[in-house]
Amino acid sequence: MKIGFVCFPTVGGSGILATRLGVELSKRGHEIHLISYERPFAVRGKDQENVSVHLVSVPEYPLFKYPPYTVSLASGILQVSQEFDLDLINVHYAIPHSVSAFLVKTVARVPYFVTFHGSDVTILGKDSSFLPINAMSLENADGLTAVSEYLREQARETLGLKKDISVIPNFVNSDVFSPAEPDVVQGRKGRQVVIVHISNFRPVKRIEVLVEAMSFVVQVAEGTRLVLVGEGSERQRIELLVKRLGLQKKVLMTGFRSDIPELLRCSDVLVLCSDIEGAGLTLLEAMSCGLPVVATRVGGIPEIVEDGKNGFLVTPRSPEELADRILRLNSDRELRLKMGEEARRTVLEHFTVDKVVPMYEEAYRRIVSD
Ligand code: GMT
Repeated sequence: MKIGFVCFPTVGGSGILATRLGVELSKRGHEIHLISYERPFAVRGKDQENVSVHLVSVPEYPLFKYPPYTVSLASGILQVSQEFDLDLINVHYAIPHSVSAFLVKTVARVPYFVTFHGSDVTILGKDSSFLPINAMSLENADGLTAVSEYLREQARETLGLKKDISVIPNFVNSDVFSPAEPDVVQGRKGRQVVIVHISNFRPVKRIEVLVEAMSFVVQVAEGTRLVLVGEGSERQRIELLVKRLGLQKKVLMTGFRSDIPELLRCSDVLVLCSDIEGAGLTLLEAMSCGLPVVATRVGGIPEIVEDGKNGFLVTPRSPEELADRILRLNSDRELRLKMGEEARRTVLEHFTVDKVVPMYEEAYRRIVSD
């Protein structure tokens, strides 16, 4: 099939997932066209066979306080679909991509498929400045899918959609996100525990709760270290909090990193303490590397993390509870390793390329053969 992918090019999970899916489909012989305003992060510096990138630009003009990206994107999708005779468009993250795809379908009858990822439903979806037109473009889609059961229910409720929504979970390449070698893990015996958090540093991630939890953790386990990976609007606020709590020697902020699998393999536990998550791609990446996780009991996270088995679930915005679970994992190496093995098993059973990519292929085939 010839498939157009529309996504955000940033390090956010929806863009990473879309690009990852495009690359995996291209390995299966499909022709993939990524359409965005920049080269997507996951293919920067890498050329993939059968994957082309098409950039959309919005002209600047003094009248435009808000450049009309939705229109430029629709024109970009239309051009690519006509030039390459696309069978279908899969937009990742509904806003504003599904409205652009709707316009293209109206003009050129190219079918489109929408993947909901998270805040396109839970935060932005219900905003009245988007809702009516966004919902109309979703009802007119040829297929809708969400990355978790939770998100599917939210999409039905908050967007009032009548159309069927299927669930296709996120996935990782379990060969790339693989555990550290056993002798490396063995060699770490007695080493201080490294907690890692990876995100785009948005307010919804509640990184301050993790930093506050760290101030409790180091009172008991002084050697514990926290590595915060990522960049975003919260970075400065978090830096100030780290200083205010006197944690400068305990917390390392790395900024963006492109060597996430290696970073995970050097760490012991991943923490994700967001207020809400559609699914939490970073959890799958860490679990695939054999790390137990501590995450908030919100959104689609409980569909990935089983409390007490492959990690711990905690109440959002509770630094005390978070610290307690981190300390449990810190003090018990056997528990950490056992939960890490379970975490890897969870990924291998449900969230690998081989389990998930065929679900997308099947969904596309149904639309194209109609
Ligand atoms: O929804 C967002 O905030 C943006 C989006 C992104 O681009 O980072 O993240 C969502 O999609 C990811 C991939 O499916 C999920 O892993 C994240 O849980 C989800 N984020 C939220 O729901 C906050």
